[in-house]
Amino acid sequence: MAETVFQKIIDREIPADIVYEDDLCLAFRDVTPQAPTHVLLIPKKPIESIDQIADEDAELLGHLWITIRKLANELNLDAGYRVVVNCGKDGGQTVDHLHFHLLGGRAMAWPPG
Ligand code: DGP
Repeated sequence: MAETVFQKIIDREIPADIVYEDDLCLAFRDVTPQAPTHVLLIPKKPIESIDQIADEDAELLGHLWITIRKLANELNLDAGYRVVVNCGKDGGQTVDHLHFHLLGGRAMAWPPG
């Protein structure tokens, strides 16, 4: 798997506005925010996309969701928020390292584009 820009952020090879980190994951502000709050949460394990999640990743995925809930609380997204995971070309995925978009601070439209 080619090294992605997110791996470079994990390795501190390029800068990012990091809002949370632990042994398993990293959260940082999206460089092209689509909402007043737009944070990306990524596992440190280099999983390419939803399609590459293995059975053994179940505990990690649970940790990521619990971290999203804590981040939303810390970022004061009391009125609600949206979590988006794009997968593959038609899903709009542009970086091949699994990531959760946490978007908030404005009302979201539905259906998404
Ligand atoms: P997706 O389209 O779901 O693969 O989203 C990738 C997101 O990653 C996109 O919203 C822009 C963001 N992004 C790409 N490169 C960088 C970067 O170097 N730094 C940061 N902070 N975000 C990036």
